[in-house]
Amino acid sequence: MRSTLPKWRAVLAGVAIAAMAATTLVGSASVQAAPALKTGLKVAVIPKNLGNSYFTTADSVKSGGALAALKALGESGVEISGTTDTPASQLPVIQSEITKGVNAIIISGTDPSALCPTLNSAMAKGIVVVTYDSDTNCRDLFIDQASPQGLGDIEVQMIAKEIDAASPSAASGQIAIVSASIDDTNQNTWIGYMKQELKSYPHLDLVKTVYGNDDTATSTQVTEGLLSEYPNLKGIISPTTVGIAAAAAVLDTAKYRGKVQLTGLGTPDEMKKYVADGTEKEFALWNPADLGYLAAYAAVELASKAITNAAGQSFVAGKLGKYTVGSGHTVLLGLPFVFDKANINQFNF
Ligand code: RAM
Repeated sequence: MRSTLPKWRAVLAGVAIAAMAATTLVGSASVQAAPALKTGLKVAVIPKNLGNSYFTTADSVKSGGALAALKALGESGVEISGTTDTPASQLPVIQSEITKGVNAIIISGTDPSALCPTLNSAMAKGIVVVTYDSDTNCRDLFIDQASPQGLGDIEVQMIAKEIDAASPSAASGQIAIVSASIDDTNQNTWIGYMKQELKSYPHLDLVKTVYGNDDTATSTQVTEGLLSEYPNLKGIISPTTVGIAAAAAVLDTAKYRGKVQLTGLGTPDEMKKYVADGTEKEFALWNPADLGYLAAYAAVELASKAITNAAGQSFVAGKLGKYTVGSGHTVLLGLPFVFDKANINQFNF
């Protein structure tokens, strides 16, 4: 897999501006010697759940994700989580990593608040907590994949274009969302921005949001349910790699292909077949491995006390270069990328 996506397509001026603002370098920091990073740190990488290829890419050594960065820095990293996209599944894992005495936890939150008593107890013990992919209300730093508003906006813009290529602003009909879990912070934030963006598309009617819980069987069932409840449905947005792959498989028949449009966030490997056969025209994502890699560097920087989580602190994340902490103790990875028939075969993740 390529380590970084090629020059991001500047689909949204707002996204580009937000990314540039968040990565503005702090001039004076660049002339000071970088403090040494500790080695031998124990770091737990906790995705929403195991078995989702998006997180395997974000986390694994092979793809160049979080565990690759930790290995390169001389730390001891482990990827561990439960099997379902729920706080009940994640909480015992967090607790057991605290008990094992990890120095840092990197976590994609399945809920903004339900994990907080446990994560707060970790921070009270001096354990660094970095969220990546999906935030919580309790952490030292959040590594955000792309501007949340940019992601909400572009998904609505893509479905409008798929429904009415000649005149997207006039796109009309019923649309629905196939999301992950009802409590996931990231999907709920993006859906909030989608609803705002939909105000610019007065003829698109968002009839329902259903939840597939980042489980393929459940995502398939809820997509089938949508299609039978709304026989005139014109489009589905699925802001989850698991949901979009399941929805694409359901729509990949003569009955639906080209009639019910599909877009959202997907991995190129899972979407290649559906883009090739016309079930889907375009969708977006960032580079998951870069997200994990950046989160690992940030966690080690914090655990080494080389940086704090204050706005303006900057650090070099290996091959990805320099990043600066922005407002809200957040670091922004970059811009989303739009995959389509013309470019999808260049990617392998
Ligand atoms: C799924 C997960 C993840 C999200 C991606 C787009 O893999 O829900 O949190 O960021 O989709």
